[in-house]
Order: sequence, then C-alpha cells, then structure tokens
Amino acid sequence: MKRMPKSQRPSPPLPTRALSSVRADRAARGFTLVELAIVMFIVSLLLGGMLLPLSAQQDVRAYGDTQKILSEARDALLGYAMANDRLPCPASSTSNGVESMSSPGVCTNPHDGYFPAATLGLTPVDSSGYLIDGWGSDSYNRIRYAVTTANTNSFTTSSGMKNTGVTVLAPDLQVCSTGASMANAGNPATAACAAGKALATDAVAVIYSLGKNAGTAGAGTEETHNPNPLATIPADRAFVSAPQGSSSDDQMVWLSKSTLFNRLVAAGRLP
Ligand SMILES: [Ca+2]
Ligand SMILES: [Ca+2]
Repeated sequence: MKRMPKSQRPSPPLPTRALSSVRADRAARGFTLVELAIVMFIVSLLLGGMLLPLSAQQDVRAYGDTQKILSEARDALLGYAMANDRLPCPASSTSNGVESMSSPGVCTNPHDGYFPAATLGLTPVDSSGYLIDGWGSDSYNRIRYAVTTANTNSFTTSSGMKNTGVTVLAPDLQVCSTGASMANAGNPATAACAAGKALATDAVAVIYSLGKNAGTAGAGTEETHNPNPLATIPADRAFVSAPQGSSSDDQMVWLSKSTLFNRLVAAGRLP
C-alpha cells in the first residue's frame, strides 16, 4: 500500500492536556506583549536618562559637590571653635586662605571675605590656598564666608564668648529668602530682611558659593546682596538665600547661634 506523504496526513486529535497547554501558551503570549510594553517603557526612560545632556549631568554633580563642601566647611568651623574658643576671621583677597585680622579678634573682612581654608586645613583649595566650590577653580569660585562682629567681636576673640556670656551674646547676621525690600542694604550693622522674609536673624556665620553663574552674574535683585565681583551693594550683615533659579543660584549655609552654643557647652568652652 502506498503511504500518504507526511505533510498530507491528518494531524491526530490533540489530547485535552495539549489543548489546555495551547490555551495557556496563548495567554502567556498576551502577557508577554504587556510585559514587552512595560520593558520598552522602562528602556525608553533609561535611554532618556542616558541622553540627559552631559552639561546637565555636570551641573547636578557640581551642585552636589558644592553643597558637600559648604556642609564640611560649617563642621570645620564648629571644630575650630571648640579647639580655639573662638571663630576664625574670613581670609582676605590677599591672605592666601589664611584668616585676616587687623588686631586680635578684629577681622579685616567680616562680611566680604573668603573661607579661611588654610587656617582650618580644609580642601579642595586652589593654588592660592582658597577653598573652592564644585563649579570651577577661578577666583570667583572661591567659597565666601562672613562672621558676626556682634558684642564687640566677642565671637572672633579668644575666650570672647565665655567672657561675654551666653545670655548676652547676640550674633547679628541675617539670611533673607529674598533680596526685595530689604532695609538699610549696605549698612554693615543695620541691614535687614524685609518683614517676614528672614530665614535667620541671629546667625553666627554664613558660608556661600556664588554658584554656576559666578563669573557672569550676581547683579540681580537677589545676588547683589551677597558680596561678589558684580555686586553693587557694599558688604553688610544681611545675605540672601533665595530659591535656586535663573536669577539666583548662590548656594548658602549658615551657622546658628543654637548649634554653636550647643557644641561649645558640650566641649566645656561655655558657659
Ligand atoms: Ca550666583
Ligand atoms: Ca548683604
């Protein structure tokens, strides 16, 4: 008898188990499409992340590095105060990162100097000894530092805080959330935030970076209050820490009276 070619033979009936397997297979194929869509969505997100412009990635890193440097600088100030019974004076533009005093306890640049990295042994510094932010190593990338002159320079005079006493000490640096409507701008002792716009009115020290725009901006409503190469308002006791934006990108931290006193009491330097 002649055998029918294999291709023309009727396929044998599928057993029940095989049928259910085919159904399960189809169901599985449906789920795979959904899963595929999810995977494609995730891949598109990942690709989007990878395609984020290199400059944007660098900005994120520079901002983060700067925040870290500012935070470490504030910690170093606390350590210095505990060890030396006073705060350091800011460095001047010619002191190569060393604190600058005209006489013991009297700072030459209390409100418009630089962080005294050489005095505190902090890094990263530029070739002249100044602490620099994460945005570059030009002179305008140097970290700025201001210290209160209140109570006749008690905070920068050795044992000055102890001799004056915690109940009398009244540090006077102000940090405002906006530069608009500030009072007495340019007056070292009386400059003040607009009503309801003060983030701090009794800060001991303010540490800040001029941000990404350091080399080209700083003359706007907010940044003009923070000493920088383009500021038009003379240095005073009030600073502006406005939300990050196109008109303001200065990054700022400050040392509160409470934090300083807490550490000095713990170290046995006060009361
Ligand atoms: Ca800026
Ligand atoms: Ca100011």
